[in-house]
Amino acid sequence: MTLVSKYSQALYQKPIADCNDSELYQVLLALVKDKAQDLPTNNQKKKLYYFSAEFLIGKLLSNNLLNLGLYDQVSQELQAAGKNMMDIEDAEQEPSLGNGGLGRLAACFLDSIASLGLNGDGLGLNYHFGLFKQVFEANEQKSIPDEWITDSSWLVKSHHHYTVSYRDFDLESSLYDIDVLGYERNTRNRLRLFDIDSVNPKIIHDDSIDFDKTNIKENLTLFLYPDDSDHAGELLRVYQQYFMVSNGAQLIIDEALAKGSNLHDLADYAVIQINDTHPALVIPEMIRLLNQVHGLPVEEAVDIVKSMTAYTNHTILAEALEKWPLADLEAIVPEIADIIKYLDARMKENFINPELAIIDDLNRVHMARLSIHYGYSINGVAALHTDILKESELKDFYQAYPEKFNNKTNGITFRRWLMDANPDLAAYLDQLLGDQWRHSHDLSGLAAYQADADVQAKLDAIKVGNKAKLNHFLQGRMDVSIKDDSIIDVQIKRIHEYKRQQMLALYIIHKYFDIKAGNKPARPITILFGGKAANAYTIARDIIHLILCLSELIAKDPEVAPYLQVVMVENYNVTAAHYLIPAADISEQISLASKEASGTGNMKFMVNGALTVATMDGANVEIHDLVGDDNIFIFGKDSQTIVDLYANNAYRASDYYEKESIKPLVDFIVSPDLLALGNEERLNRLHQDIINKDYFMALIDLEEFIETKEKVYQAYEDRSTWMAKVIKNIAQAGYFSSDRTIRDYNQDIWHLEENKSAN
Ligand code: Z57
Repeated sequence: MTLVSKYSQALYQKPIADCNDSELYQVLLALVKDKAQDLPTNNQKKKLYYFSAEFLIGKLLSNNLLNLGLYDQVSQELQAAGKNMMDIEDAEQEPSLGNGGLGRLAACFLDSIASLGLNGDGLGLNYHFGLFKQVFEANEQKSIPDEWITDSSWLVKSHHHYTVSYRDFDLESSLYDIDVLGYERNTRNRLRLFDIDSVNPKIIHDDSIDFDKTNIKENLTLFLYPDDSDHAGELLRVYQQYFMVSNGAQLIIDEALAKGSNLHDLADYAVIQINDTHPALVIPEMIRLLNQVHGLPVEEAVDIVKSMTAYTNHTILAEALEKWPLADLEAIVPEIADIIKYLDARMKENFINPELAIIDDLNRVHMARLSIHYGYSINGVAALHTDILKESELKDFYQAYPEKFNNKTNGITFRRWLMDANPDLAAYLDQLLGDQWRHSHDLSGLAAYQADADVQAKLDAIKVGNKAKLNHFLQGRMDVSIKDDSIIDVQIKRIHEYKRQQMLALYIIHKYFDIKAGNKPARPITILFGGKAANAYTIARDIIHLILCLSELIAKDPEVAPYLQVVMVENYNVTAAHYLIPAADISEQISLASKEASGTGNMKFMVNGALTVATMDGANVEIHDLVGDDNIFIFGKDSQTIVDLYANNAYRASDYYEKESIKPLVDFIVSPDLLALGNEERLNRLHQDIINKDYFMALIDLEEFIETKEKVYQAYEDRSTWMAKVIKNIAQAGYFSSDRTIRDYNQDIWHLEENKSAN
């Protein structure tokens, strides 16, 4: 009997051909879980613990099959029985454990850590409703719970339980594991997610994401990033963060003890990476456990923790740099508050600069500052970002601790974002280059084919095929069709003013006017957006509203619709990205320079053969370095200019708004045409915000953006030159493999030993 039919017989007593797709999903889930259980976990002495509030892992079935080396065998068996993997995968729910780049990075890292044979687990929380599910109603975003946990999830409940003590009560935790399989490795790691059994999904008010924020025993692990715009929400976040790190720290100590540590040597057994500041409370918690539970002197506990904890900064946006009121910590975890006061006082013996204070004069605890003083490494996530940290945002820290600062430019896993998402391109690369690239991720050999007409034509045909798959996906998800022969132009990422979706919306208005005036594009253009706005972020929700109104206006206009289509993909997630990215011709990376720490979508588009329209921000700068001026479309003010404008408070939106080329575009937001489709309050608010504030300077680059976009669409019409650029981009993308990033982390920060016996 074949592999799959053995499982279909065992589970359903019938052959593959007689099972429906959801039964086959169960069959494959059981098969993969069994195969994974057969693999030993990595067990080298020193282990990495990657703490993160988010792990945006996406669907796992095909990725796990791929990493187990079973993908081809299984798809052939299914095909022979008249079934196909794509349909079966539809039955899998995507876990909703992340929001954006930070969480997807954590997932790529886990894949690379396992694939390189390193011993490292992810530690986080098991949010029952994840971030939220986005639905559109009346051209607005509505948020509803995303119920991703079903009987057929990848979670496996373990026997581990810990007690987490708050001032007023204790909580007992449960631990769920998801296996993390490396690519063609015979060992595995784990993603370990803490939870409580008393969590109660029924406390949600009907069809919304509202609930009693004070009911910690029932709400603790319902949502990622519960709304913290009020005090109860802020407290809930602290409850969550402490729960994550207290469980994690107890687990780390248990695992080290089991391997023979005497805790004085804990740093030989464990290294902690703090992903942004959400897990920063692990520092005082680990000190507490070593000192108050295990009896080490407090000085020694501090030194141990300092020697085993490293912090990654992912943003310079003030709103995302967490500062908790000391009073909150005193109310929730008084012992931790005491340790933080002690750490603050200790640090103040050496430094009088108030910019370095952990506890500032408003009695707020700066989590990033805590992490830098009491860790041994701080890294940024792209060269430019790390430079900005050193030279402006964290200048005083860089002066105090130059040796702690280092850069680790982000990466993406080619297993998911090339092999899994774009199997036709992957197979063609095998044909051209041989299949070594599947391990090395070195695609540079492709550059030799830049001018080869056959290669250009084949890559073009693969893109057309991917557009058809995207079309099919969109029909299923939201009942819209796109034109397979159109230019596919994509901006997918969290909705945020600094990412400037509003600037692309203003371009769309320009293009709408232009087409109305009789200037028809050479071929149809499809502009796709995807992304969620935080529920409490009003302007971001207004931007979604504008995009949805424009989409409707254009679709209903027979003069424009044949040439221009705007689609905002509902509930953008990893699954949607699998379809959008391989189909894209144009990658929109248009953040206000200095504000996007790195970006990782930019890298996914590059390796899938889209050309990038970009500001010189984040990792766009490194893409530009790799491909050169001729193979990327750069526009806009550079980061130094922007940093100076902020420093001098010198940007005035009105100076730009008054321009003849800009005013009509902005004013169209409140035109009768759009007001007829939209909500007056939202459109007015956005209009006023852009005119009077425009904090992230959408208008400063708008004229240059419009010129650049026109250039890009023209360039597309020279098919051979365009395809040569595409080839150059794919050939240079190897640098952005997260395997490279993880090797860098390991060499400079973690110092883990590779499991050589296991590949
Ligand atoms: C998040 O997705 C990122 C940073 C944050 O501080 C938070 Br909270 C969430 C993103 C950055 O915005 C991206 O530029 C970066 O590529 C990504 O983290 C991974 O480093």
